[in-house]
Amino acid sequence: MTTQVTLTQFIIEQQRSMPGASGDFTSLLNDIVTACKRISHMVNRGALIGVLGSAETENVQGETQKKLDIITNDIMVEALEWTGHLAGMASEEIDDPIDIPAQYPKGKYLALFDPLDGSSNIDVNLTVGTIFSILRAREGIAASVEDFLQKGTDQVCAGFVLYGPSTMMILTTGHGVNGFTLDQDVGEFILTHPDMRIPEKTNEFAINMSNRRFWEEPVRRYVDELMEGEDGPRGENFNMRWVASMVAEVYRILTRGGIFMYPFDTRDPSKPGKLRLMYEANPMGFIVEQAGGAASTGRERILDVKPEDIHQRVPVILGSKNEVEHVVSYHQDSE
Ligand code: AHM
Ligand code: MG
Repeated sequence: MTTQVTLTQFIIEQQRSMPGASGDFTSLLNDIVTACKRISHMVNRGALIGVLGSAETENVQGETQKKLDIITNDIMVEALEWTGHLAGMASEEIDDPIDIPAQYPKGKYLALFDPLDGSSNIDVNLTVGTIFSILRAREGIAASVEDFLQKGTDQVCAGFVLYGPSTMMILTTGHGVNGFTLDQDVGEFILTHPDMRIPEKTNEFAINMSNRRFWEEPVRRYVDELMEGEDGPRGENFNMRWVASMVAEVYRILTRGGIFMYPFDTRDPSKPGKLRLMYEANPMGFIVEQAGGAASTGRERILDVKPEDIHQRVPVILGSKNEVEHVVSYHQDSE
């Protein structure tokens, strides 16, 4: 029988290799894992426990919330607020940073999350996920908004959980990317995808084509060339996918390569892109880079963007390095 490595064991072993590590981080990650197992259970039970459908409320982004957006946010907050590892939290679903209640100690990390990414897919039973990013905080002090506004390069850890045919957690602490599958019978995440690497060569792209008329010229040029296939300048055919769950697209790219784009578009000048920097683009950008890929806004490396707002949006172009560089070069050509 082969020995199975659990996520907890994997993290503890990583921590042992870091002199001076206190165990706080391992413990924080375990709390996130517990929350995600709860979310997995809720998502899986779905209509049986009446959690599908709209909550008929709006979040800070002006998006109508699903019941599960609110439930999963509460699960994350309840699992993390009391632990003493965090000085604050930020969530896609809550306008302001979430304070740690006064009765609990303030820790040395900040957690930022999208509790249920791709939630438009929940009622049609497609893959959704939880995305999280961990930053350092000023230990022992309640975090201010400014404390959260750190670049993606400052992330201590980033991960996402996929609630699909299997529940999986994909994780980086800056030493490569590892994938774990939840063994529902024993309730443990098991290392199943060690050292994930994004294949450099790809013939697959993901973009919401219905927005084409709103894109800028460089993205239009790039996608049009892919669509021309072997008759066009690329001289080969490309295939397209769009799940409308970033977690599912990024997982596909980690396993078989590809490029994902939610680029700048002209629909609403106040929203330079749809995806949010701090709890979507940054953690995904960190993971993709750690797996040998690239992540850019088209004009700048995502991890180098200096955040001005917790809910700031950015254009996102990520995946196989050569293709991302191709799109970036078209942005440079147009400037
Ligand atoms: P959400 O966090 O509200 O679910 O929105 C983010 C999702 C991404 O997962 C996905 O890539 C994108 O929105 C899909 O958007 P669209 O419906 O415009 O194609
Ligand atoms: Mg999201």
